[in-house]
Amino acid sequence: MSRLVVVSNRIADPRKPAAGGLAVALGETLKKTGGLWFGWSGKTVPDGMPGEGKLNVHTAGTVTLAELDLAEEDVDAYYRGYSNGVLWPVFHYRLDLAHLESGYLSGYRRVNRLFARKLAPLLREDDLIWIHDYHLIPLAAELRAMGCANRIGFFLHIPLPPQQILAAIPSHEWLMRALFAYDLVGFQSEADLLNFSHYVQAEATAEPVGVSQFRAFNSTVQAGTFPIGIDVDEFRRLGQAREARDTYDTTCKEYSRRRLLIGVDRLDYSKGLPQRIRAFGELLREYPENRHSATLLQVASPSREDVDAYVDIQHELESLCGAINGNYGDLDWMPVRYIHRIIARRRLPGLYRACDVALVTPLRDGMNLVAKEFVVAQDESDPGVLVLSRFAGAAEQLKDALLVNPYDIPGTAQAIQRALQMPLEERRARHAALLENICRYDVHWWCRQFLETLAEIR
Ligand code: GDG
Repeated sequence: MSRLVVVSNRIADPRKPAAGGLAVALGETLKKTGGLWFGWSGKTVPDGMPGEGKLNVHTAGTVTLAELDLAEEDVDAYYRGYSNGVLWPVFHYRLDLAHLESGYLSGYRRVNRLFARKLAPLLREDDLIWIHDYHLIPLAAELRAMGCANRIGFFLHIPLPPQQILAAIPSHEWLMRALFAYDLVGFQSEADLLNFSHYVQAEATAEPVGVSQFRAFNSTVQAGTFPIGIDVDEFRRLGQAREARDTYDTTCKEYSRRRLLIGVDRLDYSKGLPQRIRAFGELLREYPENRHSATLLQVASPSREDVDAYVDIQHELESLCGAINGNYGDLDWMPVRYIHRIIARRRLPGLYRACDVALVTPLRDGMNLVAKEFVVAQDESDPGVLVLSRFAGAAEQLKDALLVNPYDIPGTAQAIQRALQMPLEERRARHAALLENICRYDVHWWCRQFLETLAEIR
């Protein structure tokens, strides 16, 4: 078995309890193969020169973590600027929020080159390299330019938009050409793969060679879908631990005789939070039996607060929640409980379990793991209902959820009402079907599937 090298923007230490399923799954695989995880440390070098970085390598058992400190100017251009100010909005179909005219591209290229320069000396000949996400699209091309002949795979955690949207990025051709330096490119959903295929056909005057092999820019690449899952066993264990049980008990007690709806998201404009709050308001307006009862618990954890668009959405949300609470709230009932803070991961399963309905209604999402976590946390004999956006990658797998169009506010309100009124038998049947899918395609399946495919490519 080759050694695995994982590269991602940030490293999540797989030994820390806060690590999510992805970090745990990758950590386990790294442990097995004796691996290396390389990424930005999240720190900056005081007075660091652009394009230069300080590498810290520490080994724990069979796993080596290599963390790179970056110059402030590089973080600005590569991370805040190009990755989160251009690629994130465009890949989530939001041209209106993209800073396309900016000069961030050179910083993005500079940091990818720096990653390659620092990583290359750590590589061994038969290492299998797995690069993650939109921050590092050109990394394989940079490594190839330095003579790296290893097998390299790439996984995009966020959606790939249609060609007409991608083409708004001035350097889209360069970006897409960079994908052809990989041996395998993985997407979350069939919709993303289809967009890739259309792009290749439309822009690169190229012919798909086989079912999943694409030829363009004088090279070929294999591409496929590898929907990411959660670590079901780990999340179940978390659900049985004391903190989750306590959270469940106190939440149930506090909201007894009330119907509880939950949303858990990073505060990001892709998650459809304003539309969700409006749909909840519409529910109270259209179906008055929910007044004094239905309560929406919205956890919106702080995210990228140094990017303008994130400050704007925060203000919009505060005002929307305030308006609903002002219009409908009463001395003994507050319709929306909006929490702009990170809730400890250990409490999440208890919180999910105490809720009747989950609202997972992103305008666009690569996958969405909250949908899967909610289902796994439910009591099988009396499960809650998942209301899921058709625009989340997860909707391709979780067809037994109540699928909604989050832009359609009355339609979403209607689906929420249906969820609140769903008979036990239907809830159980839907939950069982969802759970089966989530267990079968868990994060370990995802990891294995991607790496086996990558290893088998000739
Ligand atoms: C990207 C893609 C894709 C959220 N708030 C709190 C908290 N969370 C945890 C959730 C979940 C995770 O963060 C969020 O995962 P998502 O999948 O929903 O979304 P992104 O962060 O946007 O992730 C996405 C994913 O990559 C994986 O490929 O599914 O489409 O956008 O685990 O529980 N956790 C804690 N407190 C919070 O307040 N502890």
